[in-house]
Amino acid sequence: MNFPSEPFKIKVVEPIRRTTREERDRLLKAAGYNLFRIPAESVYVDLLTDSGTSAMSDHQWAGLMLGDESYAGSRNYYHFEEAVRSIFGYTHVIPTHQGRMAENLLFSTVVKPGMCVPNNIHFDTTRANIEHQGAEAVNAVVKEAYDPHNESPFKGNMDLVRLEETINRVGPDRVPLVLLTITNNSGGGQPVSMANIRETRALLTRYRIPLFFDACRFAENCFFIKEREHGYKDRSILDIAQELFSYGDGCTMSAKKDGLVNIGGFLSLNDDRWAQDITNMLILVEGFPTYGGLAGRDLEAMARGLREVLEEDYLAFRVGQVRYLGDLLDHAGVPILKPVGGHAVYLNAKEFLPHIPQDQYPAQSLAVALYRDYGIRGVEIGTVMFGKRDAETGRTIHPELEMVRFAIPRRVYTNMQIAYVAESIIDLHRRRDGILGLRMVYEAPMLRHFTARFEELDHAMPVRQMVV
Ligand code: P70
Repeated sequence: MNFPSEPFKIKVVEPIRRTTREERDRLLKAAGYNLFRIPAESVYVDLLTDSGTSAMSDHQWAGLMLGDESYAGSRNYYHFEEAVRSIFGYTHVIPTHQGRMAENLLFSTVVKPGMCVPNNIHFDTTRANIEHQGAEAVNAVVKEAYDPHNESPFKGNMDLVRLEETINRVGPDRVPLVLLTITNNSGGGQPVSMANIRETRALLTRYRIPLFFDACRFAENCFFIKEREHGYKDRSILDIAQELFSYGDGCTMSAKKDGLVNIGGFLSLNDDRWAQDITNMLILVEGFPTYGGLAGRDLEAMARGLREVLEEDYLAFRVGQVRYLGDLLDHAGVPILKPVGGHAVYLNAKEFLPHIPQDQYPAQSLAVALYRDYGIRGVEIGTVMFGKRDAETGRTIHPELEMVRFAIPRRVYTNMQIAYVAESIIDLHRRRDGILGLRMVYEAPMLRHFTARFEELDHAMPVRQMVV
């Protein structure tokens, strides 16, 4: 096994606090068993998300001091524009404060009611932003993505047959664009191959439909291409990224992931007309086009982060650390989604807790137990996040995968802390029979996982018939 050690040393430390089980139990009750509602200071290892939680380098921190806070034409915007153009290659570079604003601007401009936007698998904010326009968000990922045991190297790939069927079902005129999420977050952080991107491009060219990337974790995707795809072993990550983006017409980006910053995002695209409409909307809701809801210093940090994320030592460590956690769990017989993805390890809650039926939220129950017993915070990616109510029966339609995700912030935790996480999960797995299910007592109409509240069931409820 090859787990590269940290290619950095630590210059500044941030203390973290241990809490007692009693304290965490109290906090959980007060939070309605929703881990988004737990104060971060009461979390020991926080793997809720890899978004906005990265540690910046000394070079990025130094860049903050060089922030030019002019309203228009800040030099940092030009540095940022140059960094984005050199990697992504699209004409227009539109900064936003984070990824979902890029999504909102794009979809509110080009998606109309009754339209349809396919993706390998939409992430929650992407789906919500499309549905908010009265359009349909369709997942067309390859079937293997739904099999946690299938170890195919590119489980984020688009299923071209399903994609073409979708286009023909709704009619190409009603598909304003197709997205590819790299890596595919909701499917386990799995990469998309260059071959699949090329084929998707070719198919869409026939229908004259633009291809966009949801590029949050593009560098990790490119690293997998280098590791796994024939012909890319000797190519640099920059070179691979440039080829990859050349097959698209634009991208949305949450730079809180592979931009290595705590806040920031952008939209980049070639179409002049779309860019003009988006820019007008940007001025209305986000800010002038040379800052887009950010400070000049944020743009500088992003420009520097986008270059650093392409370094191979960094990426080998990054992807290696995630794999290290996955392999420790896998070797101890804990059911995880395989192969291990680029930014996170996903526990397969259906197998971890076979005694909890899906309408008692097994993945949420597992995330709650792990926080209560060990102070570790993961996030549910299952029925709470993606379950839908059937309009006629009112029953929940469950997603195929029921997972707890442990997303690893970039350059933040040592391998020792990762080993602690693995030991804790392995320990809980031995005691899994004692974990109880949950009942949802409040849900918001949209993106309910952020604010939902639950009650703990005091005994396992009989399994009701489930709609799958
Ligand atoms: C995550 C966060 C954000 C995201 C994404 C993809 C593929 C767009 C966005 C939106 C969200 C999250 C989830 C659970 C807990 C905390 C945060 N993903 N596309 O962790 O970007 O957040 O900048 O608006 O993954 O996966 P933004």
